[in-house]
Amino acid sequence: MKITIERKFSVTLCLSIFLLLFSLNQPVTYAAGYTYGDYYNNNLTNTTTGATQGPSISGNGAKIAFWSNTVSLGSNGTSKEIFIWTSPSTITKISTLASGDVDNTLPSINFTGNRVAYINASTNKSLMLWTSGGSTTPIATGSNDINACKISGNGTKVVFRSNKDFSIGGLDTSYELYLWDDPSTFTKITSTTSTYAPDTAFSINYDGTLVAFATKETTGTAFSGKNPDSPPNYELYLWNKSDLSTTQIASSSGGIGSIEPSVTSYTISTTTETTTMTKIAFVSDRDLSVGKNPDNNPEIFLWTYTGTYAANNTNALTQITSTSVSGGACRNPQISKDGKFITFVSNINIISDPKSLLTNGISAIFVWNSSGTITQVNTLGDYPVISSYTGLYESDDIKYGPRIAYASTADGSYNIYLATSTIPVPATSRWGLIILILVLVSLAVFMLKRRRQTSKGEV
Ligand SMILES: [Ca+2]
Ligand SMILES: [Ca+2]
Repeated sequence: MKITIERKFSVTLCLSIFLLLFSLNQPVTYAAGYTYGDYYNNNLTNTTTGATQGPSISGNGAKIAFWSNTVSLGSNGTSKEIFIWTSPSTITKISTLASGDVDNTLPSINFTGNRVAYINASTNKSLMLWTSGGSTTPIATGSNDINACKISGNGTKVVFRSNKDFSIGGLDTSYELYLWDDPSTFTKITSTTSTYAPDTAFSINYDGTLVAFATKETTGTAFSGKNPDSPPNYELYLWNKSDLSTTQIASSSGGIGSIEPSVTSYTISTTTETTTMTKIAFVSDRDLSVGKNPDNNPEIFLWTYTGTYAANNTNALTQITSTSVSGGACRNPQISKDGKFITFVSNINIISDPKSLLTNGISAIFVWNSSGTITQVNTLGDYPVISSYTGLYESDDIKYGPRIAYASTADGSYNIYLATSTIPVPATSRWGLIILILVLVSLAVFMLKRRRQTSKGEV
């Protein structure tokens, strides 16, 4: 009798394990017409006039800030206002032009999507901060100009480019980078001359402790001796808030140099140690390490710092794209917070062999993953921005992969699009639950019968 019950339980358990393995081995399914690695591209704004551009996506991919001058969204048809798209389909205007204002523009959204920094343009320009459910306040204002800004992932810091003074020096007609630290601390990041002001394409990491930027500057404490070629090209630097140091990332001579950095840092923990990884995706038209870009077209590079590489160590450099097509370029890389994905724009058909220019001079968006695979996201797009890798659930059963926001004229006028990868949830979650219930029920039945046997004195 005792053997029979245990056998029943064993048979049920074996059957459950078999079903579990069977379900794990089932092919996953995709939407009609799509296969693994494809991207869904959805027009989020659907405007037919004006311009709707400048997307910035939150870390979980659920919110996108952008600017638009289009009447159908709530602008006046001329001036730009800031909007937020919230998944799945809500669009909210978050800025309001006052009398005398020209535009609200260049939004940058934080990781959770509850803060947006943007620039209010009037006679003067102000750096604005919008907080969800709270107020919209100018955090830097006055005479002169502010013409680029990026908010940290955690929303507590904003790096911006300005020729204002802020009472900390710098009003020398040269644009400099500044860091605003919540609630009201300003730190000057660069000291350059008007000829070699930092480029507008800079980047800040999640907690706002690192700022990556490009400049041609050759003088001063941070840059002296680091850019000896004449005329100087763009060199790439990483500013560290903790010790106010400025580290050169790559060194080169001639051409454009190294530009458009996108920085991230994150920790990797094992049972014995925690390592901080810092990664910068960037563009260079130089042969940064012998043999890597001899034809000197703009390529995407990745710099990886784990605390063991010295500045300018070419061992820290990985070349992400390797192309040699006349007139071909890879530009505007954006790295995800976890460093697993890099998006970029190219006018080359990167994934074909042999490579060639895309037809009609268009630029497409591509995504590189840390396994080295490059996938084409669309056939016409500008300035993609990438979410992180957070496993956001959606009704279309998509779990993994980055979400990429971009502006495109694919449907006529400029609109905001969202590309979502087709890597789906394997069909194991439902089966897993059924099997778990099966195991628990059989275990309960087994225990109950054992108890009855025990009470009857059979054991
Ligand atoms: Ca140089
Ligand atoms: Ca090349």
